[in-house]
Amino acid sequence: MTSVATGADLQGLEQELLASIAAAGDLAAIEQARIAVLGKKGRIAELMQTLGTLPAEQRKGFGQSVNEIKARVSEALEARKASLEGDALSQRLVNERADVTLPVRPGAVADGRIHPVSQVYDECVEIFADMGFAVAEGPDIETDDLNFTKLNIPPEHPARQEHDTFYFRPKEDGSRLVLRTHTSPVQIRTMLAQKPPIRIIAPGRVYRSDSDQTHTPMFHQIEGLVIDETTHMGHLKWVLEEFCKAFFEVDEVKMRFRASHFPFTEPSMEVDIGAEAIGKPGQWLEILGCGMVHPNVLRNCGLDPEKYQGFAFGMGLDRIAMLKYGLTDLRAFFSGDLRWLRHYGFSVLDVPTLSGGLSG
Ligand code: 2NL
Repeated sequence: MTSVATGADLQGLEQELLASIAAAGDLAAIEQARIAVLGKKGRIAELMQTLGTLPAEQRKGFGQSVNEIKARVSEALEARKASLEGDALSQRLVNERADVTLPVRPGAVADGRIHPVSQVYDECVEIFADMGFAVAEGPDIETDDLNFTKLNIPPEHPARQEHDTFYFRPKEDGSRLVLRTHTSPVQIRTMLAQKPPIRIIAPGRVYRSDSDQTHTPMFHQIEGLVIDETTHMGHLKWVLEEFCKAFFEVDEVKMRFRASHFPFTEPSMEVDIGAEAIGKPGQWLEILGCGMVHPNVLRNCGLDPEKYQGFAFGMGLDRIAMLKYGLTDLRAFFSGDLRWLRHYGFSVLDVPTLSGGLSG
C-alpha cells in the first residue's frame, strides 16, 4: 500500500535523510546511506513511484519537490563523503608517519655486500669524475678492427694470437668478432664519435685466454684518455699522482715512471708506486701502464696528430683492489663464495665519496 506524501511529509523525509547522512561514521556507512536514499529501491525512487497516483494538477509540483530534495540530499552525501575521506587521509598520515632521520633498520639491505671490484670501480669513478672525466662504456663483444687494428696493433703482434684472445667464428667477409681484450675500443669509439677536447675513463670487463693463480679469463680494467691541442706528459703525471693519493687515501705517494712499450702509445711507460702507500715500505709495486697516444692511433680515428695530442693509461681493477684491500687470491674474486663476500665485501650503504671518505 502506497500512501501519497504531503508537503509536510516531504520536509520531514528530507530532515530524516539528511540526519542519516550526518550520522554515517565512515565510508562504508556513507555508501549504505547512499544506496538507502538514492539507490534503485531507495527512498527517492519509492517517492517517485507514487507520482502516478496523484491527481494530474499535483504531479508537476510534487515531482519538482522530490527532485529538489534529491539534489540537496545528493549534495549532502558528497560533502559528507569528502569530509570522511579527508578524515581517513589525515588518520593515515598520522599512523603512517615515518621518521626519515632514523638509521636504516638491519635487514636485507644491511645483509648485502658490495664486491671489492665494484667498490674499487666506484672509487675510481668518483676520483676521476672529480677531476672532470666522463665515464664511457662500450660492448664486451668488439670487432677485430676496434680492438686491435685502430690501436696500431699489427697483425703479427702476439696479443692477436688465437692463443691469447677469445675469437668468434669468422664471418663470410673474413672479419672476426672478439671478446675485448682491453677497454681501449671504448676510447677508439669515443674519438671516432666526437671531437676533442676528450676526457674520459673507460672501466669494464675484459677477456683474455689466460688462467692461473694470478690470471682469470675475465677481469676488469679501467683506462683513461685525454685529448686536446696542448695536452702533455706533465698533465699525465699530475692526473696519475692525484689518482694514486686519492685512491690509496694518503697525503704523499712516491711514483716511478719506467720506459716501456705499447703499440698504441709513444713514448710508453709503466708506473710503480712506493709500497709505503699500502704499509710496505722499501718496495715498489707496478700499478699501471701509460703513455702519449701514438700518432697512428689519432690518424686512425680521424684526428690530425699535428693539431691534437693526448695521453692514455690503463690499469687492472682487480689488481689495485688486491693491493688496496690486502687480498691474495684472485680466483676467490669470481668463485661466488658467500663467506668470502661477507668477509671482504663492502656495506651497501657506504657509497664511496671524496667528501665522506672512499672506503668508509
Ligand atoms: C696496461 C697498459 C695501457 C693504454 C692502455 C690506450 C688507449 C687508446 C690509445 C692509447 Cl684509445 N692508449 N690505452 C695506453 C697505455 C697503457 O694499458 O698495462 N694496462 C693494464
